[in-house]
Amino acid sequence: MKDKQIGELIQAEEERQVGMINLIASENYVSDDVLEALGSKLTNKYAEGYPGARYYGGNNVIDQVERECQKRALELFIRQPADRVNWAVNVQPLSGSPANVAVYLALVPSNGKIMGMTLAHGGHLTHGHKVSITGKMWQQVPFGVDPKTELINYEEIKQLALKEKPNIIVAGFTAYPRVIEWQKFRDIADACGAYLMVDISHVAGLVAGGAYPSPFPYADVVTTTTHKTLRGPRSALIFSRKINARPTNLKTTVNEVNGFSAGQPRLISELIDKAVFPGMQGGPHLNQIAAVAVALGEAATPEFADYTRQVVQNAQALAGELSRLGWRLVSGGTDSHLLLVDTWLNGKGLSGGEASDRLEKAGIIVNKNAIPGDTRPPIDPSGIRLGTAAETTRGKKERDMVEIAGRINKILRE
Ligand code: DSN
Repeated sequence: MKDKQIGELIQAEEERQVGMINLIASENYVSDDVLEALGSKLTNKYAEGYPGARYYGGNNVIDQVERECQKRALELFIRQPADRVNWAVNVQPLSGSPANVAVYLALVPSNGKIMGMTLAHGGHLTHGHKVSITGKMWQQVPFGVDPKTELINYEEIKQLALKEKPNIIVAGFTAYPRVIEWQKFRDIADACGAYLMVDISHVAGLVAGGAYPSPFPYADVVTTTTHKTLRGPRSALIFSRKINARPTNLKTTVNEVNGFSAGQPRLISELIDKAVFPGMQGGPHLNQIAAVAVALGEAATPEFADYTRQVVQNAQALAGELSRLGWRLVSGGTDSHLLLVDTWLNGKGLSGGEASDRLEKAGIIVNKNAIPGDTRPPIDPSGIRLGTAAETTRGKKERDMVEIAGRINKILRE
C-alpha cells in the first residue's frame, strides 16, 4: 500500500488480532475469499434501485451479484423450496441498526408501538430504546427476563402484549444466552394482532448450521447482521414473508411518501424494499453484498455446520468451567455461543469495566455488559459477556476453553 500511515495501522491491527484471545461474542474472522470480495472493484459501482430496476446504467453484472446473494440467503435459511417461495429477502441494508429501522419504517405507524426486550436485560438499542431513533419515532413497550430465573417469562410477555397492543413484537437479543421458544412468541403476536419480527443477528450462523432453533417457521420478518456467528462481512439482511400488510398498519411514513393508501393491499416485502431504498439508503455497497454472498456460500457447507456445533460446545465448556470455579453465570449457563458472567457479585467482586480491563492487559478481549437487574451504570456495569465464535474459527476446542476459563479465573481473582 502506498499510504504508509494507513498501511502500518492495518498491519498493527492485524498483529493485535493474532496476538490475543478474542471472546467478544459479536466478532469473528472472515475467510480470505470474503476479504477478496470486500476489497474488489465492485465498490466502484453505483446501483441505486433493485436488480432489473436501477437508476444508473452498467448494472448487468451487479444485478447478477445481488440476485445471487438473495438466492443464497433464501436457500441457506429456508431449506424447503415449498416454504422458500413464501419469503423475500433484501440484501442491501448497510448494517444491523439500519435494517431494523427500515422494518419499523415499513410496518409501524409513526408513534406506534415496538415491543422489545430492554437493553439492560439483553435486548438491543434498535428494539425501541429511548436513546435510539427507534425509541424516538416509536414507543417502546419494554419487557425483561424473570428476576429469579433470568429466563424469558412468556406468560408475562403475553399479558403485557395484550394490554399494550404493540404493532410489532421484536424477539431476538444481543445478550440472552438461552434458546428462545419462537412458537410462544408467534402465539403472543397472534393474540395481540402484532407482526412478529425476529432479530437473529447473534445466532444467525448457529441457525444456518442447525445448532440453534430456526425462527423462520414462525416469524413475519427476520433481520440479521452477517458478521457475527454467520462469519461474513459487516452487513445485514431482512427476510420477510410474502404476506399483505395489515390495513391498520399501512399508514406509515414510507407508505405515505410512496403514495400507498390504507386499504390498498401491499406485501410487507414490498414496503420493506421501499423503506430500505429510497427510505433509508442510497446506493447499495455491492462489494459488501458480494462478500455476504461468499459467506453465505461458505455457511451452506457441512464444515460450517460442524463449526457451529463446536461453537456451542465450546461456550458450554467455558460456562461449565467458570461455574465450577465459582463464577455466577446469568441464567446459570448457555445454549448458544455466548454467556454472561456476573463479576460484581453484589459488590464482592469486580465491576465489568475493571474485569474487562484486567483481562485485556492479559491478552483476553471481552466486553463489559449489564446483567439483568443491574444496579451499576451501563458504562461500568456488573458483568462481562463472553462468546466463542471467533476462537472456534481459530480451531479452539473444549479443552482450550477449560484452559481459558482457568486463566480468566486467575486474572479476575488476583
Ligand atoms: N454491537 C453488537 C453486539 O456486540 O452485540 C450489537 O449491536
